[in-house]
Amino acid sequence: MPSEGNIKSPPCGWPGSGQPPDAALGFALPPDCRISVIIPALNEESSIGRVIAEIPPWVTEVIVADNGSTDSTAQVARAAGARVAIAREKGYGSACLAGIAMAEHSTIFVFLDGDYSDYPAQMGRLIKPIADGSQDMVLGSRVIGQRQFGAMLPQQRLGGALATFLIRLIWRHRFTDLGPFRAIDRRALTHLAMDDKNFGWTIQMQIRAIRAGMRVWEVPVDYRKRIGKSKISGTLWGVLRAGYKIILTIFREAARPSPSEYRPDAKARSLSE
Ligand SMILES: Nc1nc2c(ncn2[C@@H]2O[C@H](COP(=O)(O)OP(=O)(O)OP(=O)(O)O)[C@@H](O)[C@H]2O)c(=O)[nH]1
Ligand SMILES: [Mg+2]
Repeated sequence: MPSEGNIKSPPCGWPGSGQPPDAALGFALPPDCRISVIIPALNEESSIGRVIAEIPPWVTEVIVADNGSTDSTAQVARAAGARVAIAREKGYGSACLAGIAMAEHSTIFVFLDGDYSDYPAQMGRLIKPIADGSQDMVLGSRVIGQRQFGAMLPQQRLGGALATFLIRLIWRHRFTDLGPFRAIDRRALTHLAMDDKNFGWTIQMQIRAIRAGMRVWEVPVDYRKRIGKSKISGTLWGVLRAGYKIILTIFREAARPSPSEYRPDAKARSLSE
């Protein structure tokens, strides 16, 4: 069971900067829209507070998904106002699943990393196409966004290019990135029946979404150098494990029967400015 942080029920509006709920958004969120931000984090005590502080005030709740941090990540996250989900199993995907299980009331999920490399303030561009009902999933692409020098290591770019090339070859869909910063409608996410427990998580979500015929969109997001110690791309062992898992996930998904077609019941609506 995931454990709760200091917020017992989803608050109405993220207590960020004290601005009106959607001041920085540029459009009014539909009244039934509840946004949960899920941040997988493993030993990110030096960055997690800064990530949470930059999350826009119109977000409903922030859930930090931890599974085995030996530092004060959970305490720092709670002090910054987030709930903390503790997954029993290790791994990035397990953490995301624990966060999803805790976000019982949300209508839109946003995922981003806890190392301060994504820009939480850019979240609005991921949310809008989902809130207006025109897309089911929106991916933040670092490849079409601005990257700080050294933020994306050559092995990350090469791995991403190879994986997206294989997806294009097999499923004829052109992604530019497998980036962690993304948003998805709750019904779409449920339809995907996500079950990858570690580094296959992001690519599994992308492959299943296109195979189910979901409306998937990419928007540019910027990327900066992480704070703290890398778990994946900054170590040889991490790169080998993640690379192997990503390629394995592509072939595993290809061997599975296609998921049933997803039919969103939401109609596109125009959002007032
Ligand atoms: N809960 C949890 N989080 C994890 C796990 N592995 C990685 N993370 C988190 O997932 C995010 C991505 O991991 P990173 O170490 O930044 O990996 P990366 O982005 O490929 O590599 P960098 O270039 O070092 O940023 C970070 O917020 C990590 O703390 C895990 O096993 N459990
Ligand atoms: Mg990172």
